[in-house]
Amino acid sequence: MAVEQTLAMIKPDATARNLEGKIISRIEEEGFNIVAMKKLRLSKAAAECFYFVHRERPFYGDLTDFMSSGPIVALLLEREGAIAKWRETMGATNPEQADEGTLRKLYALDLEKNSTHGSDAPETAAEEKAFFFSGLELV
Ligand code: 3AN
Repeated sequence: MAVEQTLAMIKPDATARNLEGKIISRIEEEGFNIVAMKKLRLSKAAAECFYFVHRERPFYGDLTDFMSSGPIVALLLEREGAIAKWRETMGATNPEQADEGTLRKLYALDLEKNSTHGSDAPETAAEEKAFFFSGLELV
């Protein structure tokens, strides 16, 4: 399996409950190398830009309100098969459907406030990496 990178976020519902440490510990336990990491608050416009692909969806306004409601942590993660492995570690988008032990099963509040984000394909991983990090920030 090839070494890949994926963009992860710890969402505002999780930073508000001081879950950053637990989620970052899990990232390390699952064998990811953290290539870059920063905590910031997205503006509404930045959240709309990040989720542009969902602009026609009925939840776009609520989702971008939520994602700009408090701080997030953005992380660039690297390991073999990183994209699939991080999505497996997060669990299903809807926490009611997430497997036991996944981050969303453990921590998500609902379908929107689901604690973590992960890229869904190599192309989106590259776009999301460029959205958050410059070359100087990759270690
Ligand atoms: P995932 O984050 O699992 O890849 P996406 O890309 O389908 O899921 O959705 C992006 C984000 O939009 C989700 N993480 C969730 O916060 C929110 N979302 C997705 N579907 C819904 C929905 N039906 N109602 C409200 N929010 C949703």
